[in-house]
Amino acid sequence: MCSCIRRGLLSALLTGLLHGVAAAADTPPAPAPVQGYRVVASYPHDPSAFTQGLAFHDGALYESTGLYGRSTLRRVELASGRVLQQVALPDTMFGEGITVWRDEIVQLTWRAHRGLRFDRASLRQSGEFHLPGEGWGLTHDGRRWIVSDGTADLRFLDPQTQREVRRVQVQDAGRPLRRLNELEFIDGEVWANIWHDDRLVRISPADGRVLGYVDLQGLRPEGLRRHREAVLNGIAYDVDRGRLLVTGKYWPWLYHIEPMPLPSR
Ligand SMILES: [Ca+2]
Repeated sequence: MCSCIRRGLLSALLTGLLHGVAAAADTPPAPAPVQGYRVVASYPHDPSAFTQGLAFHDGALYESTGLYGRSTLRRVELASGRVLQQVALPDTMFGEGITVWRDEIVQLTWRAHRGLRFDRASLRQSGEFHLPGEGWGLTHDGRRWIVSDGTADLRFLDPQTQREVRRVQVQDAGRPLRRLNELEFIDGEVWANIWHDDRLVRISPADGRVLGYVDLQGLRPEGLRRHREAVLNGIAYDVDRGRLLVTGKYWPWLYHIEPMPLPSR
C-alpha cells in the first residue's frame, strides 16, 4: 500500500471519528426513566392537614402541617391516622419540612428564616436556628441535613452549625428541575416531591442528577382532583419494614406504595 493511500485511509478514519464525537455531543442526554406504582395499603389521614413534612421513625409517623395560624408538628398513629400529640407553631410561622435527627425532630419554616428543634419523645421545643432563604423540604443522609427551597438546588447543612457546606443543582437531561419540595433520603438517594406535580423524583446526592421518576398519577383522591392546592406532598420511609409512605395536602388517605414498571402501551 502506497503512503498516499495510507494517508487517505487515516484521514477518512479521523474524519469519521470526529463526526462520531460531534454527533455524540449533539445528542441530548436521555431523560431519566419513569416507573409507575401500586398501592399496597391505605391508611386514614387528617383531611384538614396541609401536609408539608412527613417522616417515619421507630414505628412512629411524624407530620408537619403548614399555613399561618394553623401550622403544627404532630405525632400520628399510622394505622388509624389519629393525631397522638401535637404542638402548634406561632401564628407568624408556616411549618415546612421535618426530619428525625437522633433524639430530635427538626422542622423548617417557610419564610421566617428559622428552623425549630423538638425533643422527639415529648415534642417539647429544644432549640432553634437561623435558616437563610426559604425552607421547603428537609431530610438527612446520616451526616448532613439536606434542604430544598423550591428552586432546583439542594443545600447540605452541617447539623452542628447549620452552616451550608455544599449545594447541588438537580438536573434531568442537563436541565434544572425546579420546585423541589418535600424530601426523603432512601437507600443512598434523595427522593423529592415536585410542587404541583404527580411525580416523585429520585436524585443522586453526589451530583444532583435525576436517577428516575415514580409517576403517581391517579393516586390523588377523586374528590380533590380539582382542588388547586391539594397536591401530592409528603414522603416517609419506614426503614425497618421497607415501606414507602406518601400523602398530600388535605388528602383523607396516606398510602403505602411500591414503585412498579409502567404497563407497556
Ligand atoms: Ca420526608
